[in-house]
This record gives sequence, C-alpha cells and structure tokens, in this order.
Amino acid sequence: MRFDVLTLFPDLFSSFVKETIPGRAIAKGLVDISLIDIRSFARGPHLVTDDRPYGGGDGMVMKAGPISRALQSVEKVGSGFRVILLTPQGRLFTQAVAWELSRMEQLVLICGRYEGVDERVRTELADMDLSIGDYVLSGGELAAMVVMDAVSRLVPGVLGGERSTREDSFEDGLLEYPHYTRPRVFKDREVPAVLLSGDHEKIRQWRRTESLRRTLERRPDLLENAALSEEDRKILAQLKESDN
Ligand code: 9D3
Repeated sequence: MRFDVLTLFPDLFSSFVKETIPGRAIAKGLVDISLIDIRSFARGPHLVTDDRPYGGGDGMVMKAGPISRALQSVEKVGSGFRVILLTPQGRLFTQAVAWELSRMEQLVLICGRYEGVDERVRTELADMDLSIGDYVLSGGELAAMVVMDAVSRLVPGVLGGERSTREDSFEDGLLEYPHYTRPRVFKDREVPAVLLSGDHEKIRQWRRTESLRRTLERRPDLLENAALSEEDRKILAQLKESDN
C-alpha cells in the first residue's frame, strides 16, 4: 500500500511515520508513505496557498492550483488508485471503509487547513471525501494519520505474527469484553473468578456476555448490524430483562 499525503505541514507526520504500525510495515516494505508539501507547488514570490473566499466572509480558502499541481507530481504505481479529500463534510470513515480502501494499491490523501478547500478540489480532483467523525479538527492531517493507521494494518502481512484482525473490536460488530492481567488484586478489586477457573467454555460464555452487556449499555446502535447467534440473542434478552 502506497500513501501519498498532500499537506502544508509535512513535519506533523515524522513521528507517525517512524513509530506507528505503518512505520513497522514500512520497514517490511508493505507500506510506503510519501509526503508532498503543497507549498512547494505554490507560485509567486510569496508562495501563496490560500485566498479570500468569493462572496465574502471570515477566514481563508485553500486554492485549487497548488493542490492540483501537487497531485500531478504524484507518480501512479498501480491501477487501484484513489484520491481522497479529508474534510468535515466527507463520508464517515468506518472500519468497513477501511477494509474497502485496504484493497487499493495507492491512496492519495489531501489534507485541508484554514476554513476549507476550494470546492473544485473535491469535484474535479478527488474521487471521494472522508471525515473521521463529528468534531472539529484544525486540519486534515490527523484525519489522514487515522486513515493510514486503520487501513495499513488491514494490508496482508502488516500485523506482526498474523494476529487475527477479526478478533478486534468492531470486526464482529460488538465492543470487546474486559481484559485482565496480573496482579490478581488491584485496589481491592479482584479479577473475575471465572477467568482463573481454567474452564474454557465458561470463559468463552462470560466474555461473550460481557461483550454483549457493554455493547447494549454503551453502543446499542451497534447491535443493529452485529453478527449475532441464537445464543447471543438469548443472552441479550436476559440482559435487557434483568437490568444487569
Ligand atoms: C468554521 C466552520 N468549520 C466547519 C465545521 C470549518 C472547518 C473546520 C475544521 C473547516 C476545516 C476544518 C479542518 N478539519 C478538517 O480538515 C477535517 C476534519 C475534521 O475537522 N473533523 C473530522 N474529520 C475531518 S477530516 C478533515
């Protein structure tokens, strides 16, 4: 997977590239991140990348020209190629979108700053737009890192030891059960006895019940699309009835 990031702040990515999962994948040659400074494609003595909005109003808008020229400088490495604009107005980035994108060979991520980006970047240059959630960031850079982290760990071979990504939260549509390690007692709180019992079937049932309980309490919206067995539905019915 090759990522090309178009940004006014390439330095923001240095520790991300060095330290994250994609960083380890880079060492293995499975993921490659190329940073492109939009300012180096600006023109004139002042290398202007933004301008005042047509129609008036506060704030500045990123110009289409420098972004367009930065995009033209990106070398296409394959056929599975998508240009993605990170914007608060974009389609919501979810695990399902991450899986879709992980099948591509190359993703170009355009990071906006200021109040926004000239609309023609979205309509004429980008194939899709993404938002990472309903909160206001100062720019698209953190969103680009979120997308790269989530997508690159789905690329085959990226996760160390091939630990199954299907075990992860959200892969079966439920929140995870609680985890415990030593010590057995912490702040007078004991590890649930069932986890020390050695009874693997009991442990499996307990974990599934806690997974369902947490999802019901915290994210009932996830239950709509979760992969639920008959056993799961019985447990859920009990949890709803008994209020525990
Ligand atoms: C002042 C009105 N804002 C609209 C909500 C304008 C605005 C806010 C934040 C324009 C750009 C930004 C910068 N954010 C992003 O570029 C961004 C973002 C985000 O803020 N939240 C979630 N996902 C994303 S992806 C890119």
